[in-house]
Amino acid sequence: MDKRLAEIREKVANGIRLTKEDGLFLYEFPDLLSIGQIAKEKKKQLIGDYVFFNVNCHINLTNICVSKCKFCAFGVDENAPKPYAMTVEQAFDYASRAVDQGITEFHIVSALNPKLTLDYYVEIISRLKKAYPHILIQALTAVEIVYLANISHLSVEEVLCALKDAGLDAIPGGGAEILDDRIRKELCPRKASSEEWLEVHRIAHKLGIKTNCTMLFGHIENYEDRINHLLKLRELQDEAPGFKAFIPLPFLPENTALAHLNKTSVFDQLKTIAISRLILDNIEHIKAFWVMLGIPVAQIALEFGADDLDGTIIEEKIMHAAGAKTDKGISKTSIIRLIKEAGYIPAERDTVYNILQTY
Ligand code: V47
Repeated sequence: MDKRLAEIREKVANGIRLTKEDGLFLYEFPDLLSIGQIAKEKKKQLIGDYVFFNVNCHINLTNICVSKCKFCAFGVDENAPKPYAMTVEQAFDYASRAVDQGITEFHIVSALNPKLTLDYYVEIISRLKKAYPHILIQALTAVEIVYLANISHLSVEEVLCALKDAGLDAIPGGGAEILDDRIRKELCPRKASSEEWLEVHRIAHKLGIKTNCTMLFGHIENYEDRINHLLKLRELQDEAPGFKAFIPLPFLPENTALAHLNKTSVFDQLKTIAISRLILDNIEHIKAFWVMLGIPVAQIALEFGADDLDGTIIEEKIMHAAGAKTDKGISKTSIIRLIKEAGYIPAERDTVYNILQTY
């Protein structure tokens, strides 16, 4: 094995934190399988033989969005051909239809719609919680929370407390993109800054709300931007722990303002999963989000340090607007089979990683 890589392996085995330079070395180093092996060892050290999944339902309350992020094909203008915004009643009915499928989570990510106020979200969350107290609600990305705070003239903490009182259990990891304001200015200038995104998660963690974090990669950023992003997440987790899982999201260019860019390679996707596992030594779970990676790559990612395939979803919309080729949902039986086939123990979890059942 290459001497520098052997040093990194030694550090990982002894629980010594990797540096920015280690991360950059790994990105430049071509031996993907050896990097994957080290990440797999780290995953085994942390999680053993389990691979997690959950039975959930994605709900996107509206696609009307003032943010107009260049990477997004989901958000549209109010005057575009197919804008929608569910009423509270419609949202409740949509969510209720999924309950019979044994879901344990409502995953709610929407858009920056100026007509939807904090009261609207509070009402949906409290109605769902009242009707289905056993189902956890993971809702509103940090970017949506900053937007709601701004249009309601409230602080982020006030918004989070109102949502928590209504029944919010956790916050999804979206909106992080790349936590660098130079890149955000180019990609998504109208939404929360890097520090604002981090601050929402910092406050949520202090209020006892668990959250996830993501990284959108494979657009205009470089390796150093990616490593800096991972280091910012690691630093926040040291300071105010509360991240449960990290989800690397490979950029899908179709129907976006960046449609001229190539899709990231499978090589880059697997390497990013492995490097995330190695750098984020204080975040327990790394998700291979099957919708984005496609099922074959998501299954292989389990050999590169990922320990979670995400959920059954039912009807995914954001990634499919941008050309995701997978089905919009997957059955629980299929997820269990994929995990078993890869040699792991399927562990059905709830939103915050309590194990509900193993198979
Ligand atoms: O922030 C949007 C991404 C995110 C594209 O917490 C795109 O478990 C790739 O929050 N290509 C929202 N990515 C989704 C989100 C999420 C997804 C899965 C799991 C979790 C979790 C949260 O979707 C956005 C953005 O980074 N996104 N458009 C695109 N064209």
